[in-house]
Amino acid sequence: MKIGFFAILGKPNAGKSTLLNRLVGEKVSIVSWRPQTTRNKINGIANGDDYQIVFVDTPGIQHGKDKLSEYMSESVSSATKGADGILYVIDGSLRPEEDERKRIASLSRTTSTMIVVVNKMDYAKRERFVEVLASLNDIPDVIIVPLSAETGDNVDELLKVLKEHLEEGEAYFPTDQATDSTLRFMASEIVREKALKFLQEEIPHGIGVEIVKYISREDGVEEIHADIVCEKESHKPVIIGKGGETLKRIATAARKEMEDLAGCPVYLKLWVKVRPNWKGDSNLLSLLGYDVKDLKE
Ligand SMILES: Nc1nc2c(ncn2[C@@H]2O[C@H](COP(=O)(O)OP(=O)(O)OP(=O)(O)O)[C@@H](O)[C@H]2O)c(=O)[nH]1
Ligand SMILES: [Mg+2]
Repeated sequence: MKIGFFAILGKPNAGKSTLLNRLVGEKVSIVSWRPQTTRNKINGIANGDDYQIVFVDTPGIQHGKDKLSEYMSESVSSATKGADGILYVIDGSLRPEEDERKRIASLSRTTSTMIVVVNKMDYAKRERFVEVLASLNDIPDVIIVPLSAETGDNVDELLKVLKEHLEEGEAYFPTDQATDSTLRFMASEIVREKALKFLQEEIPHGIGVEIVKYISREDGVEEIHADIVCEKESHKPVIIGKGGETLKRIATAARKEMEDLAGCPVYLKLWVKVRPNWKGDSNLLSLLGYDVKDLKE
């Protein structure tokens, strides 16, 4: 069997998680139009008859100063360290940036296979897309693949290129598995995704989700209790909404998606808790699933 590990890197909002889900054929990583959606390393597994490719989704490369940002940067470095190659995703609808070109060139010197995916082919203006492609032309040793993660256009070509860069080996994960994330982790991510979707402005970046109870009941229902943790007292009524409406929308959307995922009824109960400065508190970060120690295994 042919196998390989590829880290998916790129700036926030480039479409890394959308691409991961597309390659794997299932939703294993949450997506939103807001930058900095992904906070952890997330494994997605593409299984074929004679190959297994493990993709590691990472948080968008950024430079925050709090402990959560540190955790996110560490996730990017640790994903890169363990990988056989890098898939670097660029948003092809945005003006090319010299800094990013330099980052790609320097990353390509550290890895054996460097593939640059120019994404959002369906959406970018043609001239801009061509400009982005042209800006990458003279970087040595990179393979450039234009595609749309959203529509799936040209993703076959990417898979073809990937398969040419695999090595002989044993499957790393069971071949019917699309991710090694636990249902508990996925449940917290789904709640966060719906909060990103239904909340306005700056609040979404200040929230974390803690699963406080997760039990498989004897009547076949998964019972999940989760806290939406926010940074400010003033955020709490906004998350709850008038007459509890916003929280209800988040809960209903999250529950439906969890039921699809778990294949059984889900009883989901959400609370909102204020924890000022949780992003700077190692203990709270660890409770919310952002523990640097986990990355250093
Ligand atoms: N039109 C279009 N939109 C896309 C495409 N790929 C991703 N998007 C959208 O771009 C936004 C960001 O997508 P994500 O997959 O969350 O991006 P990301 O790189 O994982 O972002 P972070 O996790 O924040 O680093 C979402 O609104 C996606 O629906 C694409 O090929 N075409
Ligand atoms: Mg993401």
